[in-house]
Formats: sequence, C-alpha cells, structure tokens
Amino acid sequence: MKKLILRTLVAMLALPVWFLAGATAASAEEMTCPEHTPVTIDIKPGDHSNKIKLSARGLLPVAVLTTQDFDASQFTPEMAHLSDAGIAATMGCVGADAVRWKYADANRDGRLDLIFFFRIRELNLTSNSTAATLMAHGSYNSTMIHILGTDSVRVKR
Ligand SMILES: [Ca+2]
Ligand SMILES: [Ca+2]
Repeated sequence: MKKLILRTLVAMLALPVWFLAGATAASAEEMTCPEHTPVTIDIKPGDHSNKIKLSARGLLPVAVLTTQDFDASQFTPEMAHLSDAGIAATMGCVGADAVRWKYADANRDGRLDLIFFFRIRELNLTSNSTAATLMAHGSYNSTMIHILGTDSVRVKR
C-alpha cells in the first residue's frame, strides 16, 4: 500500500516536469513563474540612464516601487532574481540572486519601496541587453506570490 502511494506521488511529481519539457518556450515561462503579479521597478533608483558597467565591482540596486496596485512594504521576499529581459522571457526564473534587500522610500513619494541588491559581476547581461527583468517570490498579506517587473538598461563592458 505504501509503495502504491509512493508511486502515485512520484508520478504526480514527475508530471509537471514532463509537461514542462514538452511545452513551448512561451508557455514554459508561464509554468516556471506562475501567475506573477506585475510590478513597477526602477533599476538604479533616481538614475534615469540605468547605465550598468559590467566590469564594475559592487552592487546594483533595483527598487520595487509602491503603487496604487502594489504595496511593496507589505511584500516579504524569500528570493529574487535579476535577468536579461530576453533570457527571462524564454527561460523563466533565472539570473543573479539578490544578495540582500531593504525597505526604503526609493522615489521619495513618502511611501516605502523595496530595494533589492544584486552583484554586478553575477548579472547575465551582455552589451546587447536593453532591458532587465526582476522576479521575486515571497509573501504578500500572508499569501505567497511571484512578482515580475522590467526596466530598461544601458550596458557597458
Ligand atoms: Ca533608474
Ligand atoms: Ca516610494
């Protein structure tokens, strides 16, 4: 009996993998990051050029802004990734892991935002990258959600 339950369980767990393997790139993205909540992000808050020098040491700040639809101060992240937007669209949740995050008013509108920090050396951006996508998951009003936002970048080697 135990074996049967185990086999059923294994079959159930294996199913999404099979499904993913057969899926097209577009639906694979939806499968990998299910039901994401769109958010507004600002790469390098306060800097409109969003220039990133890939050879630079240090951290890149990316803010998730509080808007009418999303209160970033109520989101408790568990993990976050930043990826070239083109790669994120085909590969799903990939890219550099956030090394830390903090709550601060990034755009000085009086409402707290959430700022993630990524190691520039770990980014999968190239000199052809024109946009980067932030993906994060965590709890929001005690519900687990995925958030996703994209901002433009200008990459220098
Ligand atoms: Ca910016
Ligand atoms: Ca703010």
